Amino acid sequence: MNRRTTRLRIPLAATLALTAGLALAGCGPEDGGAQLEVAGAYMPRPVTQDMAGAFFVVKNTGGTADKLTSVTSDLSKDISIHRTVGNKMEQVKSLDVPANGELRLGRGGNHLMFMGLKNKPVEGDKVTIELHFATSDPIKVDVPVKATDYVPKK
Ligand SMILES: [Cu+2]
Repeated sequence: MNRRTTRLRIPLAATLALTAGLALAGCGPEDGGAQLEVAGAYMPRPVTQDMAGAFFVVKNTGGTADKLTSVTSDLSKDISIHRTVGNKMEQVKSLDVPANGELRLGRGGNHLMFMGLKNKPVEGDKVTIELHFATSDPIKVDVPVKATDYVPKK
């Protein structure tokens, strides 16, 4: 595992080319850790300032599972992670992001719940949130605010 030392001897251009090649081939990091990317985020325009929800997909192209453990945002100090069981929702400490898979949040399923909003976002706004994981670095996401009844196209 002398990669760092080896890298220093390779000219910068060669390093960049190598990195690009790896990305195209879809290879994960050398340590086989989780490789996370967030897609399809949206927040339905909240009807009141009391509460908002948000949805997105966390894709993991790495060979190791991770967990979404918490979410922070300027919009609210009280953001919790919920899942839906039957027609009831319940708060959970974390949601699994499977290896080579995805964690899906969506209407009627897993979701984020924001309580006591500092302001009431309107359609077209972007709400910045930061996702925290058990092992991966946090990911910042600009979540677009959509119509209250918005449903993403499949
Ligand atoms: Cu909920």
